[in-house]
Amino acid sequence: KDKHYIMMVRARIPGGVLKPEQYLKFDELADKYSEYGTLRITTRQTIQLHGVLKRDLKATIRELNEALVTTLGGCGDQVRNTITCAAPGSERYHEEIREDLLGIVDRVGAKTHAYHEIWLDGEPIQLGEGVEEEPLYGDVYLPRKFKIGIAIEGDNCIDVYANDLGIVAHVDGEHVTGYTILVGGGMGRTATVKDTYPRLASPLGYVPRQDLFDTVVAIITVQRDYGDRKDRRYARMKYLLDRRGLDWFRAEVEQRLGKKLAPPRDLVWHRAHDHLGWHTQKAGYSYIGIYVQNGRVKDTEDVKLKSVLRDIVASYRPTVRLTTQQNIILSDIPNHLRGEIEAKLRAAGVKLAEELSNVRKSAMACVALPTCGLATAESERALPTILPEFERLFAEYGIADEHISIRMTGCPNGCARPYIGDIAFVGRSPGKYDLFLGGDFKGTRLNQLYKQLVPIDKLVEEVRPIVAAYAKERQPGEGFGDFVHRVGLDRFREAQVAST
Ligand code: SRM
Ligand code: SF4
Repeated sequence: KDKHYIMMVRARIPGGVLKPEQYLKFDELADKYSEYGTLRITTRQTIQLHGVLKRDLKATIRELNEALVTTLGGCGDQVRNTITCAAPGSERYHEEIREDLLGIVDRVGAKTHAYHEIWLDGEPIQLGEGVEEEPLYGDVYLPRKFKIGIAIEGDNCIDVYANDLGIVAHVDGEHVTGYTILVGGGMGRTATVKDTYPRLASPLGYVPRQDLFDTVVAIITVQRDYGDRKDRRYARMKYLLDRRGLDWFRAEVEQRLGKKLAPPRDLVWHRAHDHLGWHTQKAGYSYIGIYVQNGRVKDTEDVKLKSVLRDIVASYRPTVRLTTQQNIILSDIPNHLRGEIEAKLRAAGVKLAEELSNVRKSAMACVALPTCGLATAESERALPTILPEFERLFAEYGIADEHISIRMTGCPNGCARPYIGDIAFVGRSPGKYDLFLGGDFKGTRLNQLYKQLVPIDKLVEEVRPIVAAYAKERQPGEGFGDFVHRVGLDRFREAQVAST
């Protein structure tokens, strides 16, 4: 097989919600067309099929379309999969947020039937005929990919600040009262280009529910009209924001909207929930969040995850929800079936949430090798070998109960959102990683570069003295990254110089 003709297919699954038959279609197509026979849940709650042969591409997409899943908007210079908290809820505001998410997807999704987003060896290939008029994108699309995420105030499980456009729902217990709008988030950087950087989205304003769609469109058109179209490295909206300033940006949005934006609300985050384990959904019904290591749904000798998910989904028809932490939730399960489902999972070797360490549950790695053409180091295949070492380290210092996020990527592009993790390893060259520390578990602060080009087998050693200091000196309730941020990384750099 010629490597260049093997492709990756990424679906668009708004909010990560799939009907059971849609999930089963992915499962079937993975067996039929993916060289690896796996499904890959992504950090933006979609599914990727890797290693699809060019000759099978049309069939794969056609069969997905028949199951009412589109790949349109999975990739390309347009609005990507719009994400939100995957946990089902029974309050009216959960429905309202879902309605608004689908409304946004409808308003900002590409309307064409031509599949611009299928790429072959770096070149776009056209699968459909007749490009239609694109009301929002025109014929030039956007300068770059554009990402939207909706969080519910209090729980930043989706990393809302990493999106070009972050939307935070305020609720009064029953209804959505309005949204705080954040703009200019993004993770991507190029290690050797100093003026590329990750950025957290900044608060722009507050809008009542009825103004949401127009505000979203106004923001996207500002980026469409003023974003950098000359150099793709600076084409994300974050650079436009920093070039022109937040006040300029707000004035542009207000002019397009024809009204002033109210000031943003103060945002309070209590947690970044993983939604794993059993939870009550509504009277008589439950949902279960199942941990999927790095989002890879596959069967191994010990763990038959892919088979057992297929069996459970086919037998009990739960709604399937993909999380932005690469895990899977099965919902709408009548309570009396909980025991049966749990027994099936255990028999397949799947570990339930309560059997997993905290660091494992929150750790994420991007795909990287062998399929990602941009990877310079291992990630998804390397994290499983590193995690046990960190589990041991944290246990040794008595901090295994703390929530500490570890994120790994195979290059600086940041697909597993490393720059907001407590601890991050960003691949720079084969076997070597830049070590970042001092983000926070709730994803509200960027971490900082601590060391460059650390060999993979020295990562634990580099972090050990900082873990030791944290275990000894932390304040009550203080997170690992918060501690690092408070005491500063220089202290550890100096300590190391002194000891050499
Ligand atoms: Fe990503 C490119 C995988 C989420 C930032 N990303 C890629 C490509 C398509 C490589 C390529 O262009 O050839 C990777 C495919 C690898 C493979 O073999 O599957 C890839 N990105 C992924 C996924 C699958 C990682 C994962 O482990 O789950 C995620 C798919 C999301 C989805 O379903 O749509 C994924 N990528 C992200 C995120 C996280 C997020 O959006 O919350 C980011 C950081 C946020 C951001 O966009 O700033 C991200 N990916 C990038 C970038 C850097 C963009 C930039 O502004 O510099 C690239 C490269 C590019 O666009 O030029 C990239
Ligand atoms: Fe590939 Fe880099 Fe994204 Fe990892 S972070 S999937 S190596 S582009």
